[in-house]
Amino acid sequence: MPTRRFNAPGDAALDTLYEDIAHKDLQPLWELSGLLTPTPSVKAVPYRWSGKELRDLGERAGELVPIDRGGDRRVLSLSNPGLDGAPYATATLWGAVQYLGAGETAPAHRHTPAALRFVLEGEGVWTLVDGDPLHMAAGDLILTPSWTWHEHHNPGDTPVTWFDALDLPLVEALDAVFFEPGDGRTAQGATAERSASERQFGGGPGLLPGGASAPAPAHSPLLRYRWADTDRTLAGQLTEPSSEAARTGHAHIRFADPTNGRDVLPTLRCEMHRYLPGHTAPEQRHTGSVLIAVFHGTGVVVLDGVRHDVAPGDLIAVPSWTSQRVLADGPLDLFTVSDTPVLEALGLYRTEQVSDPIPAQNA
Ligand code: GTQ
Ligand code: FE2
Repeated sequence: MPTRRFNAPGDAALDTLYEDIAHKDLQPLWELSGLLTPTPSVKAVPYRWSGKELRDLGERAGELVPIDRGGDRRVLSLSNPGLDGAPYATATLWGAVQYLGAGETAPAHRHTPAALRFVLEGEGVWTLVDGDPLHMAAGDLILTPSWTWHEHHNPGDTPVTWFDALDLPLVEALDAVFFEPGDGRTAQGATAERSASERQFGGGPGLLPGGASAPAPAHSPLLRYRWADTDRTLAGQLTEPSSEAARTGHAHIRFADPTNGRDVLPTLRCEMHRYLPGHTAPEQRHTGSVLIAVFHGTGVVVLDGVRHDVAPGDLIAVPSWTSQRVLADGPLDLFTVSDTPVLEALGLYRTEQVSDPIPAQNA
């Protein structure tokens, strides 16, 4: 926070000037510090939430807190200890676990903050996006773009937990949050093996609908990215001898709009990383913040030099300009979501290599 510095005592005219300035709701820049810092002054701290604890607390909420009609979500939001009690994982990103019990339905609504889901385990939930039923199974990425209607249905007999990410803090900072509840009616025909979005845009690599192209929406028209496709792509990179992934032991993909290669949502970038033991990805930092969801494997995520042991289901906040390196015990699959498209669009994306890309050694 800017602070007012001491000015020389006994100068009555100057004192009066400062009083008059304050009285008119003005502040003299020459008395302010902490605004234009040499590097970002980041309030959020690097932090890890345990998957085991998230699962346990979600289950207990499932038993004790029923979902009411009217837009309720059984969601535990990640509240970064550096953010003064705000329910935000970083300055720009909302992260949460959502728990939907057997037979439950979370009713329809829409909002301007964009959302996505990454399923950590289980299957058998359908999220309807503008009425299109998208099946959610472990490892799948499901998009709920800005202002699309969505509701979640669990017609099966087992509860399902997934990771939610939204650009809510960013949209809130821009004073652009709008919300509208649905009419309370539950959609019929709420399941399908393959969504309409996948039937049109998920036919296969490079296969897009022909004919006149409609005006492109600001988000990917493909709303579900299946784990089988993600997994095959990562494995393909690692088994192709000429690839960078094979050389470094670090495969990674960016989930993209199939029609133009852009990020899946205008504000959010999604990636999947597979690190092998002894990989050579360097320690790096960049502007903008990231949330990591650990999908498979164990290892260590080192954030600003502090080691965090990670296991499946763990969620990790990586605030802006935090140095990061990953050490894998075996193949370690990490899903990440970041605000990078925003930083890039505004010319604010910066990255820096913090140390040499020596092979990572697990202590
Ligand atoms: O599933 O619609 O974690 O509206 C936060 C807000 C999930 C949802 C969240 C939401 C949702
Ligand atoms: Fe929502």
